[in-house]
Amino acid sequence: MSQLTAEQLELIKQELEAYDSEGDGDGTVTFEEFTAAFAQYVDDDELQRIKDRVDKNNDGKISYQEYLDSKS
Ligand SMILES: [Ca+2]
Ligand SMILES: [Ca+2]
Repeated sequence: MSQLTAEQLELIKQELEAYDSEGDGDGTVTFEEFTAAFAQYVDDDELQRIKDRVDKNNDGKISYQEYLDSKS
């Protein structure tokens, strides 16, 4: 999936904002916020794999761009 439609981009943005709003709503999603959103669906090992894959610059946060990159 390399070409995303405007509609898909908007959905991705809404997803990320939803994770952020679980936490402090500062516009970035920390790993803690991400964990809070996903812990009921996946186990710790899977969470760690997702984090390693998505958090490219290893700052412990998932930016919109990093999240977007993980989807494309
Ligand atoms: Ca946040
Ligand atoms: Ca990051």
